[in-house]
Amino acid sequence: MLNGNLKLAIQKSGRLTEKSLQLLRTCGLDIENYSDRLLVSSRNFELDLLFLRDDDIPEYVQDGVADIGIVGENVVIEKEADVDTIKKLGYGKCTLMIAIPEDKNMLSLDELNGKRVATSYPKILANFFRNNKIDAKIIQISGSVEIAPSLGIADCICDIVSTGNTLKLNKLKKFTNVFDSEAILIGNKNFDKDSGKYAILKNLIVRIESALNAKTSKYLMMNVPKVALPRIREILPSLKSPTILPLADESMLAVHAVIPSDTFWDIQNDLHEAGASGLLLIPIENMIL
Ligand code: PRT
Ligand code: ZN
Repeated sequence: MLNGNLKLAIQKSGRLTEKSLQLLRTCGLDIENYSDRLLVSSRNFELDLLFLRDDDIPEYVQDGVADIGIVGENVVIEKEADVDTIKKLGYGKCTLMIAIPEDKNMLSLDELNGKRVATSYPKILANFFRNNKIDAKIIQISGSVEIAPSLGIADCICDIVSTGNTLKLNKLKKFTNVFDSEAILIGNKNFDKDSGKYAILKNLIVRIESALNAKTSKYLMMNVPKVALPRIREILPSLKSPTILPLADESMLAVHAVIPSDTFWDIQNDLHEAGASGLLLIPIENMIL
């Protein structure tokens, strides 16, 4: 479709699909239910979505079939795609790691020498072996890597782990991390910075940054005695200076602050002890810093 719209490739059906669509919707993009279509246009933004297998996304972006794409960093590195990394997106987090049978013990990386390691990520693994001067045999397998040791075709595996349940189910345990990954936004390297599409991309990036900032922050509101304000300010891990408002009771103030979401449960006790009351924690949908 040569309509001047920015073309974004995302995974058609898999672990990154729903979160990628959710991110775009938080960015204010109206995207219809795509069902089985390969290409969908946003109703209110100059963007076409291409739904592809994740393995194909780096190459499509490299070749300019899509202008940008959302895909796991593990796939981009494994495919050795020549693309720009525009932004880490904070979801789809996982670790490519080497795992060994539960009943085996290996203490140092040296012990990998001479071992057979099954993986779907032969290039990342070969690079890891090179960097660590390990001479091991890489057995390339396209799926169900975790059963390779029990089938006797490998001594250990190198695979993506997120919760660790698959390792446990297959009586394997973590040996060492190889690569930490998450979903990233990638872009074609030859983007014409004077083009209309580039302006659309810049606009989209501002929206994505706003959505990501908002996801990691919350809006905290509370009432505090005026005399406790200095102590409350010490406790608050506020992103910016808090907003302080007078209350009808002149000995009290209302304090509003944007805080990193994961800090609330660490500080709420200290806030209480310092005299804060009526704590309200509110989600933020978008935040432009
Ligand atoms: O069909 P298509 O080729 O598009 O999809 P796919 O099957 O190749 O990929 P998909 O949907 O499984 O994963 C897409 C991306 O999600 C990956 O490239 C990673 O960047 C990321 N991701 C995050 C994961 C996981 N978590 C994950 N747990 N990818 C795969 N897994 C698998 C892993 O291979 C293993 O089989 O889940 C199992 C381990 O999970 P735990 O939770 O038991 O540890
Ligand atoms: Zn795939």
